[in-house]
Amino acid sequence: MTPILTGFAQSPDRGRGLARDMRVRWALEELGLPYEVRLVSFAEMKEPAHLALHPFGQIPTYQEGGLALFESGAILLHLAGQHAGLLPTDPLARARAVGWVFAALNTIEPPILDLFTARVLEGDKPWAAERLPLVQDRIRTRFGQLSARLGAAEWLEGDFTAGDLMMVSVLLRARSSGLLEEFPTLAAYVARGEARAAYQRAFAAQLAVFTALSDGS
Ligand code: GTB
Repeated sequence: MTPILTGFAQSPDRGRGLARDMRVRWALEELGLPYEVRLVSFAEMKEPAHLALHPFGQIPTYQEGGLALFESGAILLHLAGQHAGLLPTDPLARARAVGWVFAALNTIEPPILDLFTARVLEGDKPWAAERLPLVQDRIRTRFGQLSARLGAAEWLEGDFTAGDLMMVSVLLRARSSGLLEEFPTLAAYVARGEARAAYQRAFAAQLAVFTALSDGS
């Protein structure tokens, strides 16, 4: 059975590849695995059938045989654990690569999401203007630390791993803020990720969903 991933029928990112199905699409493309994408509306995500797959009523979900998974990090680690190509075989190098997946999700992504909250969800609050620079500086601190660790290396742990896939995916979410460009090392790292053929295929596939929607096709 071909694995099935869920994605937004109408992504609010308008095809910019920022929704979290993109990181799973990218992993599947890196691994050369066939997959189908089932598109769901916001309403469908909150219905019992989808809630049975995802308790929080979100995308992405991933179904493969008897397995139903949610959480993009769990899906990525499942795929990388089952198929060669995204995790080193050496156990110590593998552990370090897994560590970067967690760093992306637990250390880098939260302040980036805070910026979205501060700007969009709480932008009209009387304290929003005061809070914004604090949130931006927390991102700058993490970006500076990550940039120092990456240094002149191409990827975080030698060859490209699931850790890079998740880190680049998370950093992309900050690009529209302009903060990424303050760290040329990270901007170049993200560009290297985007230049990968697997990324390009995944990006084109999710963009086609948005294009078909705007064409009315
Ligand atoms: N921790 C979960 C994971 O990593 O899988 C988070 C999943 C999640 O946040 N899913 C979002 C969702 O389904 C889509 S990606 N939201 C619908 C809901 O909660 O009702 C988040 C997202 C949304 C929009 C943009 N954008 O417009 O740029 C980017 C990312």
